[in-house]
Amino acid sequence: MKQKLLAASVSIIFALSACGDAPRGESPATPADGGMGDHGGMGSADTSAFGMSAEVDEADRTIRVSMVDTFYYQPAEVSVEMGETIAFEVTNEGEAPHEFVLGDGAFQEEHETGMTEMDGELPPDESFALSVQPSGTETLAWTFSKAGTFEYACHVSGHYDAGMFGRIAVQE
Ligand SMILES: [Cu+2]
Repeated sequence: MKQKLLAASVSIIFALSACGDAPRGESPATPADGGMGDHGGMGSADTSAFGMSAEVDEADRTIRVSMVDTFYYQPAEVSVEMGETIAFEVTNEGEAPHEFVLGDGAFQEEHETGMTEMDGELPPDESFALSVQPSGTETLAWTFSKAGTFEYACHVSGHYDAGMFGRIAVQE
């Protein structure tokens, strides 16, 4: 009995820490103040150039994105308004794991290099990224605070080079 309780509280703690990276406002790790310290190893977690993490249930709308093993996203391009909060509901239709990493071009290049160094392991605490197992669906919410063209991309080894990225046009 005692052991069961212990196991339950351990999984609660795990669940809390797994989804605890997206606190808004009260967080010491918002993009605006850097938040770099929490992301040891990557050194590339300053997302303020392309927006900020948000709560899924506060999104203005949901965009469903699917990923396939032939290295593309459906849709391959989305259009959002500056200031909009989008929930991306990302489904992996393939048989390989895929990722959905938000960023501008420079950020994607940097992340691609980082992923190669990290042997393709996506850190679990990155609020701008999802790692989706085959047949899985994961959701992240993002507020696009800057106009411009950004990307969602997969950094599983070789996928980005094979063209696995989509475009996000953020209109002013
Ligand atoms: Cu992929």
